[in-house]
Amino acid sequence: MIDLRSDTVTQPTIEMREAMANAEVGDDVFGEDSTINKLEEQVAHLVGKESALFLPTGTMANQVAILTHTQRGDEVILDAESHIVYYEVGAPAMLAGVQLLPVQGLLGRDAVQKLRQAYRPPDIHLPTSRLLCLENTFNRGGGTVMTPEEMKLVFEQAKEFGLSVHLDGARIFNAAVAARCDVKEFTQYCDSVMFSLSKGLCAPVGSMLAGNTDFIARARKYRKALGGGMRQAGILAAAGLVALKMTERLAEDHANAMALAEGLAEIKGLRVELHRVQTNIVLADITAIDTDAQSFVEEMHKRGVKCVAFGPHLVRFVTHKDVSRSDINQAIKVANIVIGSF
Ligand code: TLP
Repeated sequence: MIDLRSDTVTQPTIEMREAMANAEVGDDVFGEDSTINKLEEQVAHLVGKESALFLPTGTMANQVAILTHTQRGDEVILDAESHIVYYEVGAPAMLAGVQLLPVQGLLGRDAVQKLRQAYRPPDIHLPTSRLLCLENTFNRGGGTVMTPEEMKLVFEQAKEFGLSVHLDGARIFNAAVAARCDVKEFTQYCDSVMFSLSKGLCAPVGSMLAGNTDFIARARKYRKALGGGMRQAGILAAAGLVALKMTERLAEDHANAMALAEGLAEIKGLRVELHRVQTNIVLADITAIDTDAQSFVEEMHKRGVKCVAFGPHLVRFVTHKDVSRSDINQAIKVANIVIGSF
């Protein structure tokens, strides 16, 4: 089976399994897990923040960030297609009691303009605009990269409005590899950043949240409140330390994604916006075919390729360590056969 559903499906490497087996551990709630402490220190340094926190998932990291930045009733400005709006189960309302202001196209070209329109000036009737959440790379955008220059402009505008800025950087290393720059080029333009160890970096579990010392101290309490105080979790952090050394390999996933995109774009009936294929995600629009995305996905699956429906007529493919170039060629062949069958 060729699994292109997500980069979350990767198997941990042998080096990770060995590191996990040999990890030195302690009770992390007492701050005594030396492997977690090492991971948190390395990550803080890597992303240019004072402090970092290890969490089980990206969703928990985003929610802890929102809890830490906001008060109940505050408003959070973010793209209408962002992961926090779309895939986090309504958690900001459930947990932090905040109101989301989903803005169509916020993560596009006119980010600053859109932010200006969304911001609420102080007024007794209005919710308080408190937090801007960015997402880089932008998952539902097709893995697109917001450049450091674009982030700088929107960050500066947010600061003028007195907003905090959280970056959902689940795939921020994909952005850095695609832009051929240090990850700090991006993370300098946010107050807090979350990134995943468990996506293209192949760790079995784990996400990191980084920010200043006070922010992370408060975030640590929210993590505990959500049940994320994990005791001897150095066994997981050990894989995370190996994952941090795997950022450069993401270039291979990007090249495979482009090869897949080009192959799919040649199939009559499939539309792929090649300029949006900037990292490891490929979105294919099947509107021209007489079927829906779910049926297309099922037919692909029957023939050995897994992908996901991303909208009524939109299909997502994600490349990662466990798919090779020959798998990509096979996936293109299968898509050709499936399209021919409708
Ligand atoms: N994304 C998953 C699904 O939830 C859609 C995927 O397969 O792409 N931020 C972004 C931008 C993400 O893409 C994801 C996961 C998360 C946050 C949440 O991370 P986890 O799955 O660790 O909670």
